[in-house]
Amino acid sequence: MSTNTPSTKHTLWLWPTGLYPRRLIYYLRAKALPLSHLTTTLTISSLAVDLLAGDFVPRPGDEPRPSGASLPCLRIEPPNASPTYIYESTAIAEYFEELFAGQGRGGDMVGEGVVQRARTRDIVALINDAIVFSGFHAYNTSEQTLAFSGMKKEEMSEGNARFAVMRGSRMMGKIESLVKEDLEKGCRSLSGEGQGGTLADFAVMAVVDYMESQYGTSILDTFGGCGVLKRWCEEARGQSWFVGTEECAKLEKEGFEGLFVG
Ligand SMILES: N[C@@H](CCC(=O)N[C@@H](CS)C(=O)NCC(=O)O)C(=O)O
Repeated sequence: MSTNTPSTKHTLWLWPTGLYPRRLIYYLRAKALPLSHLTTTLTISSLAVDLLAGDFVPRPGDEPRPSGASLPCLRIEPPNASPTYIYESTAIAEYFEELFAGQGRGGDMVGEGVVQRARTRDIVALINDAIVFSGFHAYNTSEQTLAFSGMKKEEMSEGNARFAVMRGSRMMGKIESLVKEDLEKGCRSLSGEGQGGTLADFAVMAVVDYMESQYGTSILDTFGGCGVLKRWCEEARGQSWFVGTEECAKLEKEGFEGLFVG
């Protein structure tokens, strides 16, 4: 794998109204990079779900997603070297943090200092696990998911749904107790003192907003006992990095200029 240079090209595939790509939408809004990046360093391809085709389709003129890649996906192309693909939302955001260090605004979005960075990674790992159980719960309770879950209606099971709630609630309960003290002290980030918007904030808010817009339910209600997180989510919707579902839908159709400045 080669190291990148100033002329390395990057292509990012996003489904803006989807779950995981939203993390990067919040990240880019928080980072507020100069618009010139969109024509030089970074090309962003927008995808939408086509229910008839049962696949993601690119906006006219945008490149289709790489075969088999989940979204988001990043391609890094150094000159005269073969490309490298990065497939995980958090790995992509951390790569951008290094690539764009000292540019835009917003400080280090993993966290300021070793403790906040460790806390961010703790919360991201927990919410990633909780999302798996939340998806498993939806596949076993919502017929809307039959279009893509790969399950048959008769395979949906109350027992599986109960199991998902039990496991998911444990994960969310851990996050709730990790963040309680810091939030009660007045920290703006779930990761505690330091940077105001971290990858942990983006990861939690992305699933809360996605589930509400897509299924009309909140992961915080499905798994229960998340009073502190609920209050934080209400306040976080007022933070400058937050991009609501309607604006995500606009980005999906019209492109990403609005996430950059200048
Ligand atoms: N762990 C991955 C999950 C990515 C993921 O599952 N993305 C969904 C869209 S939100 C997807 O692309 N699903 C369709 C597929 O995997 O083909 C991440 O953090 O990026």
